[in-house]
Amino acid sequence: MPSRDRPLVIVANRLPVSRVRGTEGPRWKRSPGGLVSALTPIVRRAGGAWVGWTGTTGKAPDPFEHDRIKHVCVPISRSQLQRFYYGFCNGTIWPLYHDAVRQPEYHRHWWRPYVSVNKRFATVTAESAPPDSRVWVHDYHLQLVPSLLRQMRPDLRIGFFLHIPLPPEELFGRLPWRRQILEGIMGADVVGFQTQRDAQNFLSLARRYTDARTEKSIVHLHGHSLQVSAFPISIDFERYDRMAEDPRVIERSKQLQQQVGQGRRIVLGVDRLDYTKGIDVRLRAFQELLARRRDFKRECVMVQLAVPSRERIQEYRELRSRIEEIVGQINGEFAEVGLIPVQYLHRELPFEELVALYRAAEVLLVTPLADGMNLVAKEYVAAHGDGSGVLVLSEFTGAASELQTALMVNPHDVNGLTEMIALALSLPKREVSRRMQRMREVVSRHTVYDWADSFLAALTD
Ligand code: ADQ
Repeated sequence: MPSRDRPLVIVANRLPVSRVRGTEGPRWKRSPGGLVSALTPIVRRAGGAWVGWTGTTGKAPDPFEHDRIKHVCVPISRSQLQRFYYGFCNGTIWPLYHDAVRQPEYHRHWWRPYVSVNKRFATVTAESAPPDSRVWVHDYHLQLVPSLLRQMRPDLRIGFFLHIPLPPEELFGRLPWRRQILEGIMGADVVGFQTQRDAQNFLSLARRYTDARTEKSIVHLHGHSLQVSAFPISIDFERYDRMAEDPRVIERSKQLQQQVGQGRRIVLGVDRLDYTKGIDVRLRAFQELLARRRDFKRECVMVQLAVPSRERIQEYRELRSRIEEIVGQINGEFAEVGLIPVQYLHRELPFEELVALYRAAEVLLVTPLADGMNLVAKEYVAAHGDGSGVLVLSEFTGAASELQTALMVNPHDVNGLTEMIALALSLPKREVSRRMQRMREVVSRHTVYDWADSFLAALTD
């Protein structure tokens, strides 16, 4: 069969649906997000399946069809969830891969469940993938799946994509299971990363810690060859662009400027509440501006949206308290009756409301200490068809290699960040628009659909 007509199986930690309570009992609902909207039509067209976990521990439901896509559930027990997901994935890999901005923990009693959950994913996939399928494995939870799957099903074409950064030797080399992880990924035929730098790191790591030989971007190991490239992820540009021009959203964005901003200019932050996102640094920089310029609180308001995340991990609960303490300190020090300098919302917003807020914000602060890509930056750009809006962007995001006309900052430098926020607010309109137009060209020319197509084209060759 021509390889592009081969069925496609997506393997990811989570299924693209979640269980919700409807009026006629519980039902499955498609999860929001660009990845799910980009991949579901392709899986539907190609036939195949989506393999993943439902989000609930214990016995997994039987495979089911939803939206004309077959969903195959992988069971995860409560103790595996603790040790595999909260332990190895989010206590070892997540901090280590994000430049060890928090100390990673290495525990053998986390590693063993990581191996067994990866085996479970590989077995379920091997049992459900149609003959000769293309299988696309996603992210740091499943790095051993490609090689396990290749042993079970040599007929498959296997791809692997890492959504987070891959650190250089000095950091990755600390991982006690570095060889197993690298060889696990190397079972794939195509391995994709967010940036060239991540791809280069992989090639060096493969040479350093395994028996692999590399030839430009091809890796050879034990008679198997794989291609390693950068495939920067993106967003559904048109969806944000169109929504930002919807009359209801324009109206809502004006309302937000009045209600939240009370006529002041809005400086926005939007993140999952994670220690890699540099939320505290940007609050400190905003505080510094308030301290330096007495009139500033009448001119600007900072709005910080934080989506709750991984709240069962102590570190994340502490981060939340720390952020809320800083917000409290700033408001305690600088607020006047009826005039609050920082508005903080700890919740997820509906799509329309999020776009209205993007549109209303004159400046967006994206200041992660490390980030694979950062889709918030691209969403903000897509919501500014009128050419307004200044993006202040951390150099340490994948997005920085594409959005080169953003105002770049080093998020470790509070002084530099403070000055950059002041600069963002004083840029002439023509300069703002020139920078924004350039970034819009970049994002509109490479959407999440192009990302999926280019990865699958490489997998299909
Ligand atoms: P994340 O770390 O989750 O993704 P990001 O790429 O910024 O980071 O995506 C966050 C998503 O959550 C965005 O689509 C954003 O709109 C949404 N969101 C955030 N706050 C919200 C709020 N309050 N209300 C509603 N929606 C909100 C991981 C990697 C990234 C990589 C992506 C995709 O860490 O580096 O870009 O995967 O590969």
